[in-house]
Amino acid sequence: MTLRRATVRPVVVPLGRPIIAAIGEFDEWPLILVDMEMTDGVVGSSYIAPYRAASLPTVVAEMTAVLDGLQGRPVAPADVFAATTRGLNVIGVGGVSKIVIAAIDMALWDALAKQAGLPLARLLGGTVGPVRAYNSNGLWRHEAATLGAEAEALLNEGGFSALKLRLGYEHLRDDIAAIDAVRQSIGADVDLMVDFNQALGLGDAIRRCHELDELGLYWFEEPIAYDNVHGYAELARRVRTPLQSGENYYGAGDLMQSLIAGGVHYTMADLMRIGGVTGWMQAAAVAAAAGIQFSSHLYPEFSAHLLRVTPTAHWLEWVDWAKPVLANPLEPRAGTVTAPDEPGAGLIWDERAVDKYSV
Ligand code: SMN
Ligand code: MG
Repeated sequence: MTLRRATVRPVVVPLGRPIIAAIGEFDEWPLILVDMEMTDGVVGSSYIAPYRAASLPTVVAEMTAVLDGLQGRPVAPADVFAATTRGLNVIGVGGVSKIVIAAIDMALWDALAKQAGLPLARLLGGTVGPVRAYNSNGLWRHEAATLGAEAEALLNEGGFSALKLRLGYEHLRDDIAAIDAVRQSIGADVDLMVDFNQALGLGDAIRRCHELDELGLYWFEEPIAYDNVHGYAELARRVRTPLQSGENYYGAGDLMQSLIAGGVHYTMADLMRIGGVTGWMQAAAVAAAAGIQFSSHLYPEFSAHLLRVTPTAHWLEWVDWAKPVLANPLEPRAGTVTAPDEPGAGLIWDERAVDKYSV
């Protein structure tokens, strides 16, 4: 069985709650849907979400070019991961290259699991079952007055007992007001993660995280630039709340560097940046060897399988942003998400919606 043809379709879907974060504001969410049809008729599917609608043509063009070079290749994700990484090394293997490799890798793993007649979690040696999730569908940087009601709604959208709040407002007092508004609404027992989206410089982060350290927050996510590994190590020596980082790591090597520097207590992987299923497995092995708990970033459909075979599995980040184009969206229950017990990763496109949102 080899690759017969591939389609790459960009869409832009509406977001239920627009994203307002330190990394940008997004009303809509661009997705690139990948389908790889094999000679036995099996189709492997994946999507990536490259944040910027304006970048869609660039990513689609590169992805199409790489896929053209894979015609006739067997369904062997590890081989293809190695070959595409080698092939793109000449222009650099982070950024666009890595997200192209990731999308292809995920579609190939989906095809392999379908050919084996197994859900992805089982193909990888695990079982299908619930993974613990926090609701990340909201709590963007709004007026504090709106956050309490939104937090309550988010808890009720799947029986959650953990939420993530975005911080990094201009002033410390605004971060505190946002935390207070959410806490008053959800009570003391709900786990509250906070995410600064790299908003702060190291000195400001030391000051601000120190001020927020006594508020019982679950983790401080990306207070400073993700690649300031020595800054994280410095911050880690000065705060008690665990530091979380990883969504911007372009592969297991980035995680390794952060761990060597001693700057992260928790990590997470974004399937688009870490390098798909193959990249996730490499990073999960590094985290396991270091004893670092490992969460997912976005991509709940594939992550719900992968966290079942991740030795230090921690939290799934629940977002429903691909729902507009999915015929069988996941439904969180009792604060958990369970992948479908069917061959593959379980993505099925709603073709009418794909047409509607195609760009
Ligand atoms: C995030 C993800 C996607 C868009 C904006 C912000 C955030 C997260 O860093 O961790 O969910
Ligand atoms: Mg984040």
